[in-house]
Formats: sequence, structure tokens, C-alpha cells
Amino acid sequence: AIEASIPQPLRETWRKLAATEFKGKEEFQREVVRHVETTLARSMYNCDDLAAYSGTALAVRDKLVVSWNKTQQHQTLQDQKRIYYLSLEFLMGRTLDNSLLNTGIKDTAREGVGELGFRIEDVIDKEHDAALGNGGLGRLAACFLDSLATLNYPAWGYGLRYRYGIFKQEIVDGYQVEVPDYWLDFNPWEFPRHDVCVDIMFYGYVTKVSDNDGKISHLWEGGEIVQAIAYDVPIPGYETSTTNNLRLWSSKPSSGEFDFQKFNSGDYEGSIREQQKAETISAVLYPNDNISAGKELRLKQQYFWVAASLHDIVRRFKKSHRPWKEFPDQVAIQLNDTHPTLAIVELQRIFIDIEGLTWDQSWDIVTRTFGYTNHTVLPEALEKWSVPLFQSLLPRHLQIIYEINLYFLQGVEKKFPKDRDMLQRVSIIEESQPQVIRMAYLAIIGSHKVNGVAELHSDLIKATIFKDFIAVFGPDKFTNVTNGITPRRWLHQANPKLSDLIASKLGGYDFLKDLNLLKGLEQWVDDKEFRKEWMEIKLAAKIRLAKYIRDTTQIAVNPHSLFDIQVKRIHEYKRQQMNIFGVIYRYLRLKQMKPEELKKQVPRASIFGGKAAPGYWMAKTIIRLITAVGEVVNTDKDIGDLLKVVFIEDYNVSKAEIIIPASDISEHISTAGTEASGTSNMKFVLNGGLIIGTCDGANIEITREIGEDNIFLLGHLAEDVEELRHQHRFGKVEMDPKLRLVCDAIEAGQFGDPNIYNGLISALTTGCDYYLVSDDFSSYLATQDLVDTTFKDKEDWATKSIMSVANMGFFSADRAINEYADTIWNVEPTPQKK
Ligand code: T68
Repeated sequence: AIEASIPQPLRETWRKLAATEFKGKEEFQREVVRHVETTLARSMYNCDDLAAYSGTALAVRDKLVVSWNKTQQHQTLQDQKRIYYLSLEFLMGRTLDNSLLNTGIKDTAREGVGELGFRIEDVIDKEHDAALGNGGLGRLAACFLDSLATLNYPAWGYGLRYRYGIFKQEIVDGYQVEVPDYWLDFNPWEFPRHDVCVDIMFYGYVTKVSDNDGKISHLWEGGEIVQAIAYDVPIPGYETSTTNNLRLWSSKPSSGEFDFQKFNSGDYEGSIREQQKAETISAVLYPNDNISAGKELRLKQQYFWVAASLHDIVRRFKKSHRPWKEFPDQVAIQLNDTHPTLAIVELQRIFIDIEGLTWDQSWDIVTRTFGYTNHTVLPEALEKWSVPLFQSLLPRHLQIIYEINLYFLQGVEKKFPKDRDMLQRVSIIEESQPQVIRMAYLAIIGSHKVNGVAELHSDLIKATIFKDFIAVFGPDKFTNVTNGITPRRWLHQANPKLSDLIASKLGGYDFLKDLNLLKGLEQWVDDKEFRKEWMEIKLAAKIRLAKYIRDTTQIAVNPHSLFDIQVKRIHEYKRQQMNIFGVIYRYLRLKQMKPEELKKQVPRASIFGGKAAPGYWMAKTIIRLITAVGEVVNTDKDIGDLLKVVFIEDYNVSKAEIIIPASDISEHISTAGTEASGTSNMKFVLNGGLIIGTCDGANIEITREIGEDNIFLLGHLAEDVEELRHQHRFGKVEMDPKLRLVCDAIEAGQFGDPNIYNGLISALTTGCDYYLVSDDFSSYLATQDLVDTTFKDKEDWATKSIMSVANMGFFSADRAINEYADTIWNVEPTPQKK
């Protein structure tokens, strides 16, 4: 508040004292020790790695916060358009290492904690991952925050502060077991803002009232109220003073702590029931990726988060005293999938019911404000809410949706008179039993731009699920922004040796801010010394992963074997089953070979990782098959190093940072047309790994950038899929004979009780093989053979690796963010002078 600000003449003193940087190593150390001694009340006699982490994090945080304060003040003064990125998931991973690198004090910290008796790597390793997301969608949001800050865009993220992030995965007797992820016992990176709280209402009823002029307005009242409390997280950019804000909302009961009346009458359980109910809203992240759950609590989460965020955004706009019609010049809101689509309805409600705008004035502002990003074409992932559920939870919002739909359909009717079919197809309300609200349609209608996340995906949504909307709105509303990844975390932080080598050849680290500079590596591709160092760095990363695998699974993997990695959420469409079937085929073949033949084989380690949604039985069965194959293969004396099968437990962001630099080949083998983009494909290639993949998602653009010779493509094309599925449904497809052999081996009990795998096998047969494993299997095996042959030629492999990295510039999240800024948000960067 202005009245609390320090008088002008005193501000110089204040400024001098509010430092954003350490003056040197000594100051850094002093601050670490001060925090260990005074904030944690520990001493040198009981300072373990965890205490050293805490002290270091707190010291770093102190500087970060000052930059953050300054950035927020600067952005407020600049008074420019801000970007608000609404995402139910932010898969941030760890923060300390990233903060040290982004603020340029990693070396100071290494030396500083070194002299205090600690290794910086051990200190960093004590941090708990912030795992507020499922997979690609959540990690994309985190990469985008990094790029927005690095490029000096005034941007805020808005999300939920889940008490429990994505569950921890344990493998017990070969099966996935879920363990809750309570991550908040020490989190130095968040700041509660108890003064920033918003009342959010659910349920209740709507009454119509008319004033003296007969103007009708709506009153929504009588519902339950829950309070949203803001928790802020600073997001530092790389080599810039810009530090943006991520605001996460936490729920708590609105009235008092608990019910004293109940407490005093001895009803202790009853006295805290309301409190618990309120706190349930932000308690846990829904652990599904690419599937919509349709549960009331999920809808509550969505409205709670959206309403709190919009209240905040509107309040900030109001402070500028601008007319409402300028709202879209100050505010760009990006919807990360349909999860925040209610924001469209909520903003319309605020304008009409609270601020007194007309429907048309309001709708014009709303549609100029929002952009919607679609991340999937899978029908089971498209969100639909039952009308009765919605009616009870958000009665006023349902009325507004009906009205949006009415005006929309009137427009469609005008454009396509007499096309009743069309009206039914594009209606926000699906006439099912019960009726449901199609959130994607609402998002399209309420936004000015809709984008997919890779070229093929953006073309597919226009040709399939959103086809009618092209006819209605014209093609210009639909666009593509291919995903990207932040090279700061996914190269510099995860693979510092490779980053240093690249910097030594390119004359510095500018490539971390302009990834196209990697092109300069092409000049070095024939340099013997460089190539040697390049491959030594890869080997070192493999040795590190092999050690990790040995420590955690007791499996001994030879670092010189070909590391074949597939790490991502377990999903039928991603086809980990095709991978493990391929491993079984390889095993059966090895078992048939004579010793002289065996000698010619390339040793391979097949490494898997990823979580299955707790209720997704088929995905859990796939995990069980992988672990079962490992149990057989890894202990088979005939096989030795020629094949190892590893399942790495609890795949997450910090493990990805160890795993990704260590791949020779990684697998991105979704059924063509199902993986919207994929982003780990980009991470693996940026770290000098080659990929085997289908013509799907961003694989296609990666191929275009790095060249066909540097990628192993397999399988049918998206355009073939419909016809193939048709043939399966009419029983016209014989199973691939090699796949038949694999199924026979499983059914014969070679990998334990075959009944466990009934579902998996029948999906291929009676289930009509929806993901076309049989159709792509022979191509997959042939391509894997080509991988083996290529791997034998170490020189050729090194060339492919270097040339690929040199051409990955396009996949920087910075490029993606600049495209969003230009084509969707219409915003400019706001750099600060030092
Ligand atoms: C992923 N989607 C896409 N969804 O599958 C991937 N879904 O191709 C793409 O690269 C990535 O988004 C980024 O665009 C997801 O990760 C989810 O996690 C999800 C979560 C909740 C509900 C539905």
C-alpha cells in the first residue's frame, strides 16, 4: 500500500541495504552459517547435509527475494500488459541448483560450502522435488515459467498449492505401489501471503432481481464459502534480474478455526469436519495424465483456483483505473488445457453480475483476453462435466454457459441455416444421459486463439475433433506453437560437462539464451579431440546412471552397453508394451544363438521408468511385465551383459536430470497421431542421445531439423491409423508372427503366472489392437536392428550425436514463448536496467 511506503529521501539508504547479490564467497558463507545457526538453531556439531541444504537454500533465497521485490515493483510501474499462465500443474522439480545457476553463483556456492565441509552435489541432492504435476503438461508449464523470466516478460503463473504432489512410486514384488508425497515439511521457496485471501463460494442458489428501471440482475447466494490463501514462489530468469511470480492457492475454511459450539458440546470430530472439508480442496493432485476423472472434487479444485486467480487479476487491473474495455490490453490469460476453462465463465460473471457491464461489452472483453492450448486428441482425455453436478456446484455459471451457448448457436444457425446436425455437433451441451458440458468447445468459443503443441497435432485437431469450428470461425483462430524445453535446466544444469564443452567451442554460454547458436558446433564435428571429449562425457553420464541403478536396484549394467531408455508416464498409447515385447523377442532370439553368434551382438540395457495412474490397470500390468522380464533376463547366465532390463522406481524431474544425459537411444514410439508433441524427445536429443520413434508429435519436426539420417523412424503414419483400426475391427489382421512368438512365450509362463497378462494379450486380439502394436512390431524390430548396426560404428554414431545437438536450436522454450508473445498475447518484454 502506498501509505506504507518509505519517504523519498530515505530510499537511497534502503536501496543500498537491499542487495540482490553476494559481495563474494565470504558473504555467502556468512549467510549460510547464520541461517544454520540462527534460523535452524543448529551448529557445526550437528550440521548434516540436510541442514547444509537448508542453510544454503535460505541464503540464496534472501537474495532472490530482493530481485523478486524489485521486479514486481518495476513491472507495476511499467504498467504494461501482463501474461497470466493458468495451469493446474507446475512440475518444478528442485529449485536450489536452478537458482544457483540462473543467478550465476554456482561456483561461489561450490567453493563456499566446500570450505564449510560439504560437497555442493550432496547438498543439492537433499532437496525434495516439487512434483505438482503428472507429466509433460506440468513440466511444460515449468519450462515456460523459466523462459518467461529469462526473456523478461512480465508474467505470473497461477496454480494450486497441493499438500500432496504426484504420489511416490515404489516397486514391491514387481508391482507399483503408491505412497503419498508430503513435500511441504521444509519448503523455503514459498511465501505465504496471509493478507492475500479470497472467499470462494460453491453451491447455493440464484435469484433474479429487477431494479426500478426493470433491469434484471442475478444474485448467487446461500452457498458454502471456502477461503483461498496465496503462496508465492519466486521464478528467477537466467542471467537477468527479472524474477517473476508463481502464485499457488491453498484452501482453508472461511470462518474461524473450527466449530467451538460443537467442540464445547463434546463433538470433537464434528468440530473440525468443516475445516477438513475445506482443506480437502487443495489437498491432492489428481494423478491422471491424459484421462479425465469427472469427479466433483476435481471440479471444485478447478473453480476454486480459477475464481481466486481471476479475482486477483481483476483487482490488479482495477488499481490502474482504466476503462474495462482496455482489460485485454493489460491482461493476457493462457489456459493450459481445458482445466481452467471456467475462467471464461467466471470473468463473464464478474463483469455482468458484479461490475454491471452488458453481456455484449463483457463478452467482447472476455474473448479478447483468453487463449487456449490443447494438449491432446485422445477422446478419453477431453473434459466433460455432467450438467446435474455442475448445476448443484455452480448454478450461476451453468446459466451463463447456457447463454454463451445460445448466442453462439444463434450465430452458427445464421451461418449454416437449416444444418441441425451442425448445431448439435458444435453445441457446448452434449445431449447425452445425463447431459454434459464439453469444456474444449467452451474454451474455443471463449478464446481468441486456440493452439496445438506440435505441427502434426495442430493439423490433426483442425481436421478431427475441432473440424466444425474451423467452418464456424475460419482457420485463423487456430494456430500452432510447437513445444520447447528450457536449455538451462535440461542442458546446463542436467549435463554441466556437456554444456562446458559446448561453451569452450562456441566461445561462451550465449547459446543458453540463443539456442540457435548451437549450429556453430557443426564446424567442430570433424575435430578429433572434440569428438573424443564428446563421447567421454556421454560415457561418464552412463557410468553415473549405472551406479545409480546398481545402488537402487542391485542390477549391474555395463556402462559400455547400448543404453536404450524409455521414461515417461505409462500409457497404452505411448506403447511401453511394444518396447517390452521387443525386449522379449530379443531375449528369445539370444537364447537361440550359438556362442560365435552371441559374440557379435551389441550388449543392451533396456531401461524403463514412469508412473501408472493408480486406477489404470493396463498400465500397471505393463509395469509388472517389465519387472517380470527383468527378473528372468537379468539372472540368466547365458545372457550376461547382452541384455539387462531395468525399471527405475519413481521417475521424476530430478531423476530425469540423471537419466537423460545417459541415453544412447531413447524411445518415443506412440501410435501415430496420439502423442500431441512429447518434450522428453527434445531433452534426449539436446543431450546427444539419438532417438527411435514414430512419425508422431514433435518427432516429425525434430527429424526436419536434425535430418532423417540422424533419427530412427518406424511404423505407420497418422494417416494410416483409421484404416488399420477398421481392418482390426473387422478381423482382417493376422497378428505379426514375431509378436505371436512373444505372446506364446508369455502365455507359456516364461515370465511368471500368465494370467497376470491376460488383459495385455487380449488387448491385441479381442481388443482389436487399438494402439496398433501388431502393425508396427516388425518395423520396430527392424529399426532396433538398425540401431545395433549403427551403434557398432562409433565414429558414425558420434557424428550423428553432434550434428543432432547442433540443430536443436528450434526446440528452446524461449522460441516457443516468443511465438506465444507475438501471435497470441501481443506482449513485449520489460527488461530492467541493472
Ligand atoms: C502432454 N499432456 C501430452 N497431460 O501428452 C504431450 N492430462 O504430448 C505434450 O508434449 C505435453 O502435454 C505438453 O504439451 C499431458 O501431460 C496431462 O498430464 C494431463 C493432466 C491432467 C489431465 C489430463
